[in-house]
Amino acid sequence: MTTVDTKAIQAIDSAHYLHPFTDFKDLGTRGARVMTRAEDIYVWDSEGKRVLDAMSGLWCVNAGYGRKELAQAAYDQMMALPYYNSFFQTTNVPAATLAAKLASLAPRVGDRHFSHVFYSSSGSESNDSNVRMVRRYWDLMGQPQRKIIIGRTNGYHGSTMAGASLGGMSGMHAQGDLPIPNITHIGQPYFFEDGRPGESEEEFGIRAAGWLEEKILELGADKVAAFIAEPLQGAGGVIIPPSTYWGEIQRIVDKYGILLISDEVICAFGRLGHWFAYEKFGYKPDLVTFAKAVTSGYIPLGGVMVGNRVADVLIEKGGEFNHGYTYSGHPVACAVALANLEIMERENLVGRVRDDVGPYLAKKFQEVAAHPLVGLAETCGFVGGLVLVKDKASKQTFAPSLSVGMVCRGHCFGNGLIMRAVGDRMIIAPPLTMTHAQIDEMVALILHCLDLTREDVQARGWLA
Ligand code: PXG
Repeated sequence: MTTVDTKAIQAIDSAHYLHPFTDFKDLGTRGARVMTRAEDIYVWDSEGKRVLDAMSGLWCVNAGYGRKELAQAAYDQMMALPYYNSFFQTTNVPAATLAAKLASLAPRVGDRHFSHVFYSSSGSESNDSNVRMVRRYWDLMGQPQRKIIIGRTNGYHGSTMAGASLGGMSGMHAQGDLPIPNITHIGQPYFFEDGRPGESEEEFGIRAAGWLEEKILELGADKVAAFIAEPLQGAGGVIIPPSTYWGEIQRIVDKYGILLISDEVICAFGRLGHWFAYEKFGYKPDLVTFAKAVTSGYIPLGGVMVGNRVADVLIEKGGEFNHGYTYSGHPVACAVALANLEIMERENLVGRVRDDVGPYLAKKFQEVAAHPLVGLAETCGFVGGLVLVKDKASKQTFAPSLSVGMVCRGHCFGNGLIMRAVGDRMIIAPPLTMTHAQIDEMVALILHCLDLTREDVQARGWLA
């Protein structure tokens, strides 16, 4: 293994590389951590320190690190046909084969089925494609006034102009005059924060879904084109909706005939124990966004599963669709995706999340829920979230200005665990390959880091 001169890399990094979602100046003063290699569920930095990656990179390395088959698939495809476009009535073997494979994995629900795929290279681009397809659909349906897409506050749909607009991150909207016109938002279904005294979680789920109906009526039903949502909110902090939420959302979109977009960039490919998460929550989307784990993050690929309601219209009535990317259907990315899906099927990674390691993680998380610094800890499939609180009994939270989540993240990073902080919610989304022993190891590390965080905030005088 080649050794890396950490200081030298940090110096050129801060001199030349503007990182995503980063305070450039601040990073320049401290120097980025340099990651150099990875295997299984661990990554190593340039100082040789090993870290358990409980975030699967950025929610994507579902099949774990070090998969030689994926490297081999990329190599073989690069030697055969490294690139060719899908414009001008051409295709390539991996792109066509993968489209058929994805269609076979997406379950039919009610009268919806997903026989067609539109490719991009990321989740953000895919959601831009969604906006284009939704608008085209309503134009072709003779209802061009249906322009407005409704998203949710604290939802995340990417970082392009359309993606950031569909998402409901106020910090993103504040930079760049977003959202763009004809995109608006309703509240998220976050019971811990917004449940009323005496209200059950199920009652809250119905009330939160009702905000969609209120918004539709406020805007005028004939103006609304689509509703976009993540099955559960990932980047927003693993916000798991109440069990009643999605059924009520489905009732509302059906009532007003609006399209439903399920953004499954995080939730698809086994993350929640299903190939696609709409199946878990039992709703019927018209468009399904995917990216990340379709290749386990080994190479960029994204796309949209286009349900029959939209596909039939675009195909039968649409003529040429004036939208696409240089890398739509990239042969190398599609070959890697095919190899990745083969691994997932062979090792039953989806089924084991549903039936084995998912329930095991849920059981182990009860130990996390019992920790004195934790006000709520929950999992869904192979994601987990916990809330750091000042007072366990009353569930009183810390002042946001204290950034207790960042204090906790610092202790994790320093102690060989990658866990993300979203405000004071700490979240995990580990590789789906984890063994029970590795889950034990991860939970022990989480508990240790929570202990260190508690001692730290106590010493600062921040506990109740
Ligand atoms: N939709 C969802 C639901 C996502 O989670 C995107 C779209 C955009 O995908 P691309 O490939 O364009 O990044 C995402 C991406 C975080 C974090 O901090 C999450 C994402 C991206 C970056 C950071 O949790 N999710």
